[in-house]
Amino acid sequence: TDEKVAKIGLVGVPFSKGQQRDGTEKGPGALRNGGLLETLTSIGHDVHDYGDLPLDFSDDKEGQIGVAKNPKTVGHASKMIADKVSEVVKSGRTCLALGGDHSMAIGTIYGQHQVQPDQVVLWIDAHADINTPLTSGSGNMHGMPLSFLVKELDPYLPKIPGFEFVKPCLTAKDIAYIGLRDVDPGERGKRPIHLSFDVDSLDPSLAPSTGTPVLGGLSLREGLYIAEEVANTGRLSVIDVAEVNPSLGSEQDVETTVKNTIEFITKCFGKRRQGVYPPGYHIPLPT
Ligand code: 5AB
Ligand code: MN
Ligand code: MN
Ligand code: MN
Repeated sequence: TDEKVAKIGLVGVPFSKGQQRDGTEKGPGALRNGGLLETLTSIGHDVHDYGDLPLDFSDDKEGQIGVAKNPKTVGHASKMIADKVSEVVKSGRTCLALGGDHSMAIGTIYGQHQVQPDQVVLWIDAHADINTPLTSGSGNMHGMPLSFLVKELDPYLPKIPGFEFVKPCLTAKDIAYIGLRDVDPGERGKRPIHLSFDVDSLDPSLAPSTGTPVLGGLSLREGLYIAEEVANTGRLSVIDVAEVNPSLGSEQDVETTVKNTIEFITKCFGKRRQGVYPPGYHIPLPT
């Protein structure tokens, strides 16, 4: 048989303080209502739902450093996210973290690092999200997560209240922005993959309900191809699903965004174009 049952640990990250629009805190709910758990279960996976993290903080006004907005709130959330993700990864499950704005990745990557320090990060996004609080034009921390994690940027980072616990844990070459196709022999290995998926990587026609859409994005087939290739490695350990905002766009826009996002997630867990056999499936024989 070709079926691969994944043990998935689902964590809701209802958070929006890394940017200024309300709504990404409703991302986990929209994906749950769209049938994500039922779909993953129906293709044979073992899904344990850890529920949503209690991240309903209000904005913090003090402690602004450079132009970074809500640093204490984002720092506090990052710590809670990191602790939960390391618990899930430690339990041996693939962690599916449903955001939430993309500042969530500070916590998900740092949390995975506590258990799997040899992690590599695949960042699928219209944006690089590696502004420091001093290079950012917007001050929105969802455009900064990688700057806190990359060793090469350490000298450029100001001290930020709330981020005392984060130590840089990646080097620049541990990160690939989309397709990895130039790997030296010495870099080859069986390293666990952290897939950080920002829905704005897809074309806005496919994921309209998101806060920073950019024209000319990935087609659905391009996006799903990446998910299928990643699934084929068998090394997926953590997935972030970031920037779904059900408060933006029409009802139809939200439905399209949720449907395509769920399709991407199920491809990451091995749903094939040629179909899958659920575990123990046999083609029925006439008696
Ligand atoms: B997202 C921008 N680079 O820093 C900034 O959606 C956009 O998580 C960041 O990729 C977009 O504000 C953050 C202009
Ligand atoms: Mn992003
Ligand atoms: Mn983006
Ligand atoms: Mn590391």
